[in-house]
Amino acid sequence: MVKDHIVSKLIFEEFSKKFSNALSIDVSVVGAGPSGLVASYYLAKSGFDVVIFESKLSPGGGMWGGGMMFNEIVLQEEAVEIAKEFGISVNSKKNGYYTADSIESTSALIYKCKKSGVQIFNLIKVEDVILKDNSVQGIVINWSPILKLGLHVDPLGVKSRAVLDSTGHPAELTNTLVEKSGIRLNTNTGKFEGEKPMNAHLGEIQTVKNTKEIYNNFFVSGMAANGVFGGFRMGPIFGGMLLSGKKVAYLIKEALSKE
Ligand code: 48H
Repeated sequence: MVKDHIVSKLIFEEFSKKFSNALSIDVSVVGAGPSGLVASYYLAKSGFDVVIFESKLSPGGGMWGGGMMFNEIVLQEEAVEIAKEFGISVNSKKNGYYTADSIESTSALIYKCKKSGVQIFNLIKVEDVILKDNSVQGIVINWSPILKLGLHVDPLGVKSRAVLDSTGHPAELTNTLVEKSGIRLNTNTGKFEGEKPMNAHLGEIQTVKNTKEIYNNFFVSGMAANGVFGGFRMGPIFGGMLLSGKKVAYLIKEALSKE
C-alpha cells in the first residue's frame, strides 16, 4: 500500500537537500530561456556550481512557441554546432538557413543542461539582487505564486560569485538593479537603453555583441542583453540566443578564474 506521508517526506527531504546546496554557489542564472540554458550548460561543464531560477512552471522561455505558435525555429550556420551538441536534430539547409522542431529543441536544452549538473528550480522568481561593496553578490528569491498573489512574505537570499540576467525581453533584473540602486551600467549612457523594433539581421549580431558584464559580477545574455544596450529584436531565429549563451559562459568563466 502506498504510504502517503512517506511520499510527502521523501519529496520534502530531497527538495531540501537540493535547495540547501543552492544557497551559496558560483553562478545564479535568472531565467531558463535558451540563452540561460546554454550558458548554464557550458559553465557546469567547466566545473562551476550553477543554479537556474525560473519563475514559470516550465523552463524553456520563448522557444517552445517557435514563431507565432508555428512550432519550428530557424538557426543560422554559426549556431548549428551548438544545437547539435545538445542533440537537437537540425534539418538540412534550405534557402541559407536551418530549421528544427521547437519542442525537441527546447526539451533538449533543458535535459542536457540538467544532465550536465545544473540545478534548475522552477516557480521561483528572482525579485532583487544582493548589492555590497559596489558589486552584485547574490540574488533575492521568492515563490512566483506568492508574488502573483501579492502576499507580504519576505524573500530569501542566495550568495553567488556571478549573476546572469537571462530574463528575456523585459531584462527584469537589470531594470530592478538600476531603479533601486541608481548604479551606472556598462552602456554608452550608463542607463538601460531599451530594445529596438525588428531587424533580424542586426538583432542577431547585436545579441552576441551586447552579451557582456554590465556591472561588477553581473552579466546579461539573450534578449536581456539587447534590451540593456538598445539592440534590435529578431523574431523566431534562435542562433543568436545559443551563441549569446555560449559567449556569456566564457565571459563568466574568465571573470571567476581571475578571482
Ligand atoms: C526568474 C524569470 C524572471 C525572474 C523572467 O525570454 P526567454 O526565452 O529569454 P532568452 O533571451 O534566452 O531568449 C529570448 C527568445 O526566447 C525570444 O524571446 C526571442 C528570440 N525573441 C525575438 C523577438 O523578436 O520577439 O526566457 C526568459 C526566461 C523566461 O522563462 C521567464 O519566465 C524567465 O526568464 N524570467 N525567471 N526570475 N525575475 N523574469
